Amino acid sequence: MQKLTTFALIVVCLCSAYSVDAQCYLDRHNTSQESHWSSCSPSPNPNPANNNGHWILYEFDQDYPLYQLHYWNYNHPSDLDMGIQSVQIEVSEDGLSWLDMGTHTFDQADGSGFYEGADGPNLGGIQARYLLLTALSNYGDNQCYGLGELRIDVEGVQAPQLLVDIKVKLSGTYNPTTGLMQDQLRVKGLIPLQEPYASKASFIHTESGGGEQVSSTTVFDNDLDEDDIVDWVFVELRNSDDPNIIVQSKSALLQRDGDIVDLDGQSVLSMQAEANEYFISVRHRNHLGIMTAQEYSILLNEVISVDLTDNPSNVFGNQLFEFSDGSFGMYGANVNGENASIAANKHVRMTGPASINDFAALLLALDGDEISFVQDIYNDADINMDGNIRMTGPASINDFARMLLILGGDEIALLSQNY
Ligand SMILES: [Ca+2]
Ligand SMILES: [Ca+2]
Ligand SMILES: [Ca+2]
Ligand SMILES: [Ca+2]
Repeated sequence: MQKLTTFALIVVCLCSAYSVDAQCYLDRHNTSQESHWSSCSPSPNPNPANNNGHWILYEFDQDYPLYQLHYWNYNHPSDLDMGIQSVQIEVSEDGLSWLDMGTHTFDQADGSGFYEGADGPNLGGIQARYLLLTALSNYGDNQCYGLGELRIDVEGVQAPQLLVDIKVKLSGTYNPTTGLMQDQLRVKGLIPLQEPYASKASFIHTESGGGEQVSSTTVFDNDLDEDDIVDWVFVELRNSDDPNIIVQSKSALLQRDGDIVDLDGQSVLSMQAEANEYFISVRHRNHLGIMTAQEYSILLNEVISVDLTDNPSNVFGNQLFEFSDGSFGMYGANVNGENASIAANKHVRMTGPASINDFAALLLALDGDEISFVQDIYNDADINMDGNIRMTGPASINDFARMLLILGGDEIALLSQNY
């Protein structure tokens, strides 16, 4: 059986686009014994479930998602049979509880100065702070086990983020006199902590989008009134060649002055995506969605500003409502709208069968009783987003009046989502 000689740790090399050790760029491993790890004696394995043996434990400074392994086996020309052949790979977050990533075979090194190693298994992004290699066999009768080097691709601690500073207005709740959207949903504590879109049929999150949430309603309340939060919106980055392809989505927060911000209620919105050209779309649960007329070239660490409130030609199909102050906003009153899977509801209209008629949907929310009202509710039938549903009273509190306003006073008008 094996007898004790040496045990030495080799330096693990964590490679990624974001954290690169210079050693990672050298794809060759030399043949010197000193630059290899070797063990000629079994010792107690860090995982007590394993027998005494030959093992290497890597401890990182924190958890990393571990992906592709690349190894250089023992490359001293006269001791190539020390190279590890069969190896058990285990990972752990705490060094106590171990997850078995299987038994793998490492190829023997070639003993040359040009040896470039070989790819080992891909661990698929498993989160771990500890990586344990336990050698089960080597390439001969050699009592010693050896390895040259191990490289581990890790996902960046932070995936690439694009910063998009988008401005929109919602016609349901914009007040041209103040130049701000109303925030009664916030004042009444009705804005949900968790984004509302994941549960809606026509909002399909893409990639890392979905499930966004804030820890407390205090996030909705900023120092400046104009920065207080109106509601959740749904933002998409779309492929510049085919805008039907959604590359990334994210639920974000809308301030009263139109700024779409990140989940702290203040910061520029970050979208997890690679630098590229994108169309940007903004959608809201009871407004017609809009998309930029042009694609934007978005670079990493560079804020791109997209103001969709001052010129309708910035929006695909010129699809914006003009306010009395000359600014522009997304068409509201889509009561049955984005919260539905049928495309016919992506209009705002007071005509047609009940299934596609937003007026009918408003009436339904009041159980068909035009003079009743519902208070303190977060609901798509609340067209002016004041937390109540009602079809009576002065225009400032009357959802029907707001619907008629958005339709330009024309009951048979038909507004369409154009993309
Ligand atoms: Ca405030
Ligand atoms: Ca603001
Ligand atoms: Ca509709
Ligand atoms: Ca209302």
